[in-house]
Amino acid sequence: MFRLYSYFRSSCSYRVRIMLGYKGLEYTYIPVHLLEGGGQQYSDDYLARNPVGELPTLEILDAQGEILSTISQSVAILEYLEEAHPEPSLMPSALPERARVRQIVEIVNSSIQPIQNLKVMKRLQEQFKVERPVALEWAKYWIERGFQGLEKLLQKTAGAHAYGDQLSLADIVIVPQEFNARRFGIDMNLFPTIQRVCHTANQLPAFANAAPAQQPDAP
Ligand SMILES: N[C@@H](CCC(=O)N[C@@H](CS)C(=O)NCC(=O)O)C(=O)O
Repeated sequence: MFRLYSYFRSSCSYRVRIMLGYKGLEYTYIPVHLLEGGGQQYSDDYLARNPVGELPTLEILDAQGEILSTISQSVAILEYLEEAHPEPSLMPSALPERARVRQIVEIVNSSIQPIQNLKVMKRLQEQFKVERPVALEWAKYWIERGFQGLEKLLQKTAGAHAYGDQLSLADIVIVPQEFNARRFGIDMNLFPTIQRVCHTANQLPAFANAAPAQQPDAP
């Protein structure tokens, strides 16, 4: 049993929602509003679970509902779920291929998402008095720049999915980032391979059910 602290529009929570759905794992959804009251991720209650003040957090529960473990950092959660529930597999078996999937995951996780995160945007506006449209332009720029490299890479690695013909963790992180890209007004026709693999993955129920609009806290 799992409890997931999530926000409908959080791309890192979206990754974990897809993963839980794809593995057929049931979970209780606990909404944490990233904006209300300055952000519920900074409440004492939430910080006790995740001292970094970010979503998502996953609690693993025993049959009595007692917490066995609390994990944050979405990629650590994805890796845990892949190891604990290896079927259906979301990683290739050969070591160099596994590393290539992780390479794609890290492009999104380390080189794109952190620079367009809410706290960066807020800091730009509140501390450095950057106007909101400029802050939005900042996010758009970094996603586009990251996607330029990712598109070139996927042109080499993609088959039906981001890495060959097997669905992998790569697709699980790219789809939520593509959702963010569209939200920031990026023309996804500039990135045909990314667009195609996202379109393919989004046909799967686990991806469709994890979409922001389907979440209980979506307006
Ligand atoms: N590396 C972290 C990043 C987590 C993260 O940035 N979460 C965002 C939502 S996608 C967040 O909680 N932002 C809150 C804030 O910026 O104040 C992960 O993968 O879990």
